[in-house]
Amino acid sequence: MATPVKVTVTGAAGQIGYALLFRIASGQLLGSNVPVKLSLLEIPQAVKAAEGTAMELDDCAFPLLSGIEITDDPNTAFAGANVALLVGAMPRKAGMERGDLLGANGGIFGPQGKAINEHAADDIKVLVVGNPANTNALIAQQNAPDVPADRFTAMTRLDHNRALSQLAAKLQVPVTEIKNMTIWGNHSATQYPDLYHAEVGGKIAAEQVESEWLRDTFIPTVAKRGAAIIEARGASSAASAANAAIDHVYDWVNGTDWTSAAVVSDGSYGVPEGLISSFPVRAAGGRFEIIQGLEIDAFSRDRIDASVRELTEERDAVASLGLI
Ligand code: NAX
Repeated sequence: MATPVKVTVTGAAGQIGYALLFRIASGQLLGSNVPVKLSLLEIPQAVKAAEGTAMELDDCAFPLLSGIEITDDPNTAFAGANVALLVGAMPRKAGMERGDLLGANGGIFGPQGKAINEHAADDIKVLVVGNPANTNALIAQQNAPDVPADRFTAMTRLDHNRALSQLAAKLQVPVTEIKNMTIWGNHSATQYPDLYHAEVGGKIAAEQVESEWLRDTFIPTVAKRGAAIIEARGASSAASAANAAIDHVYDWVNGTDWTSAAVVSDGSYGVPEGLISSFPVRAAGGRFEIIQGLEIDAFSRDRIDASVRELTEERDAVASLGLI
């Protein structure tokens, strides 16, 4: 059997972790012929719950799962890691200001970035899911100066998948007929799901829907879907978030022509260099590359700028807290 790939999952005892781990162990993250070794990182109070999940993983007798390690020490969890899914984060509590939230998460993602820098494998790929995902990814990346910056990404694939599903329902087409969907900016309510480059049946999607629907229904429905799920389910998205994390890493490793991912900006499309912002990307040879040369109309420009402005403010806030 090939050498197993070490996949580290933080927040492993949480609800996304519960939906994610079984899919990784079954081969859906990396491919059905790639053995994996799981490392579960939790805070001390949740290690026992992670042990329970590990017992269930054992009980699945997954042929590709070569071992499970459970720890509350980031240095152990990231030692030799090839893929890291940073899911555990500090949730916003009632009355918490944005600065408090960013500061609390800096206390998690700074040390995790350092541990990745010192202990991860040379080919480490990092996906940050825990919110605020883009800025948490920036904190981890800035604390890992020896790791190439493009190995740090944040997840907007759930937003991308939500956009596909909303558009497919509107036009009554299978999701497979939609090409070139893009989420721009921050994984937050300011994100911009773009129908001016998406195509359905070879024609631009924005030309096949009413502009009022695009502006007043589609964009807010995609951007606020997380809140709608909480309202309906009494808990935040978990299985769909896990599914999106699987899609993100699978495509990163195995290649894709077009998807959305938050990656370190090289200045493309006027997004300041260094911000971790969502772009249209392709993947080849284990690397994401921002798709270049798209024309951006005035409506899209305003939306992208608003979301990027929010990311810039978040970056300035964590910089002033000394987190990056
Ligand atoms: P849960 O509260 O169920 O689980 C989080 C887990 O993380 C807990 O078990 C907790 O003990 C653990 N944890 C906290 N601090 C940790 C640390 N320092 N090291 C290791 N583990 C730690 O949350 P869940 O529903 O699983 O969501 C996890 C994160 O994903 C949240 O931040 C959430 O906001 C975010 N999401 C991001 C999405 C995205 O599209 N980027 C969508 C879904 C989700 O809302």
